[in-house]
Amino acid sequence: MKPLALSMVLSGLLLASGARAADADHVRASHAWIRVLPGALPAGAYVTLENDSDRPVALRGAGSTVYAEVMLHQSSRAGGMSRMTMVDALNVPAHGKAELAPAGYHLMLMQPKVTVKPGDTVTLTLQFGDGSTLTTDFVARPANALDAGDEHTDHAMPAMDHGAMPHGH
Ligand SMILES: [Cu+2]
Repeated sequence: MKPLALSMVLSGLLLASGARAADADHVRASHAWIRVLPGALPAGAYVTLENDSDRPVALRGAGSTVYAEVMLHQSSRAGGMSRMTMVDALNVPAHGKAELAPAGYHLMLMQPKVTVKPGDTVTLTLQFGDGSTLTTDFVARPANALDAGDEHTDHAMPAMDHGAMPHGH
């Protein structure tokens, strides 16, 4: 956690809402990564969220000092076409988890103010429906990455047609 950056974000939220924002200490984030695409294409951000509390929480979006616009999206496939829709919130059940992953939910990062390269770290402030926030470091990975690359998992997908998906997430 970067106290300076967080306090800046919090003061922004305070100004915007008049409500008091708090750290979401009941939510844990892991496997946080970003798939960066060449040029000005938007990047997809993925993370696993675990909710330790007795009540559900809803991810509403995220803020970033690097990307001017962040939106919560869901990818789906229909008739061989990949499409994305904007969603208001992603529910994380009580004592459960939710995954943002390629071909599913993602945070879409648009309009970078600096060039983000694989290996860079980008801090996003995840925003929840109860007003709490969670500042998380996301590692930037190349366009052909399928996961955070921080574990040897058995769910590695076979080489799918990701290369044919123009928006890459
Ligand atoms: Cu998207």
